[in-house]
Amino acid sequence: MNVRVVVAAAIVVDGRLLLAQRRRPAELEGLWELPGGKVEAGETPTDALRRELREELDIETEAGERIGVEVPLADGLVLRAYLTELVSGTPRALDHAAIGWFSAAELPAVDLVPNDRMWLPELERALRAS
Ligand code: 9L3
Ligand code: MG
Repeated sequence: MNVRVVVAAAIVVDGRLLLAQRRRPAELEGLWELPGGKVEAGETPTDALRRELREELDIETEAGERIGVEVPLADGLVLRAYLTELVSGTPRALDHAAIGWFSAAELPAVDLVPNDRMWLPELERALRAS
């Protein structure tokens, strides 16, 4: 079976995690996510993450280690997260409704997309370690 991967970035700067607020689809509108998207044909997952973050947020990044579980989505997609370094640029919401930076204390109260909630323990750990 051809499993397609969706990649998402956990970017932490100064003890805060970058999250982006989705515009679509309707059931996810207004919810916050780790930014990213689908791996395209011929791309490695980390290539795809670099491209998605450039397209969505106008930043240059470098994917590091994977964190958390791989989350099964509908339609044979799986979702994975990578700790990701912000190499250059200031994130701007080119595709999202907004972006925000959240501390470990703030994170549990954020309206995350349901899939990304699976990663809360690792995200909080990454924030507290930063
Ligand atoms: N998705 C869930 N959590 C995330 C990301 C980046 C994506 N952190 C889900 C939402 C969509 C699918 O993966 O159903 C593809 O994502 P996109 O291409 O719409 O960003
Ligand atoms: Mg996306």
